[in-house]
Amino acid sequence: MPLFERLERRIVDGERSGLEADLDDAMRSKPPLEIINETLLSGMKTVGELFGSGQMQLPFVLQSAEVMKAAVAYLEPHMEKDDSGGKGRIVLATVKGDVHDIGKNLVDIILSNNGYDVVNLGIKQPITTILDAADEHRVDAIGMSGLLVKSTVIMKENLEEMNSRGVADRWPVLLGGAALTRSYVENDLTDLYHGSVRYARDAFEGLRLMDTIMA
Ligand code: B1M
Repeated sequence: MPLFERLERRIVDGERSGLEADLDDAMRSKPPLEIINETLLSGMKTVGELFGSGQMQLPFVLQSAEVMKAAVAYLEPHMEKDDSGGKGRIVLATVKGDVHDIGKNLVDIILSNNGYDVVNLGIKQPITTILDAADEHRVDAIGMSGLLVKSTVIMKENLEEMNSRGVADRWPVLLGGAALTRSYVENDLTDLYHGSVRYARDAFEGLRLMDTIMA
């Protein structure tokens, strides 16, 4: 099987052994981010489709996710970096009740590699923890990720909580994750939040939005 097809297959099958050797080979012809975007994410998309249609069971989804995480961790040190930091600071979290963190961690990598300081709180974070961290670390923005449909409701509640605490003017909010759509954020959330709230389709849009916030 050709190399890139095999790599994509590894994600779908959750096949870890020999992963690093394949990634080394892949990096001879493509930069790490291209391998992630074109090959590995395509594998995760297939996993989502198989799971969604009942053709894959949860433990296998978990295995695929672990191979995906291992692949990203292996590629990360080989990515181009602007290590200067200091472009701005953001707190990132997967919202309450949601364990999905692959996308959020990609956002962390892209922002960190492009000069931002990222305070990554992890998964299942209630808004109180997010706001405490935003305060403590004096961040310039808050980023929330969520993949479950119920996470879109949590995000709405989080924004309402921020309004009621009167902190909306302090922190622009970036929202991302597969359960969200641009129209949901732009039609249902922007009017509701008294500060700025923006939707990022992927990690690169997250970076562009941070650049706009910090301009
Ligand atoms: Co879950 N899961 N899962 N899952 N899982 C989904 C989300 C689902 C769509 C699968 C499906 O049915 N087709 C479905 C949700 C359905 C719904 O809500 N209507 C689902 C379900 C149902 C569940 C459970 C409830 C299953 C169960 O227990 N019965 C359970 C939930 C547990 C919980 O959260 N409480 C569950 C569990 C899991 C695993 C643990 C097995 C595993 C997660 C492992 C992990 O993350 N550490 C998992 C996985 C892997 C998936 C799928 C297959 C893949 C997700 C992924 O990593 N994609 C997913 C299917 C899908 O999304 N279509 C699915 C790759 C990742 C890079 O994409 O995170 O979208 P994503 O990030 C993108 C952009 O969205 C954006 O940038 C990234 C790309 O550059 N982005 C941001 C994301 N966050 C951002 C933040 C930003 C900016 C951009 O700024 C702040």
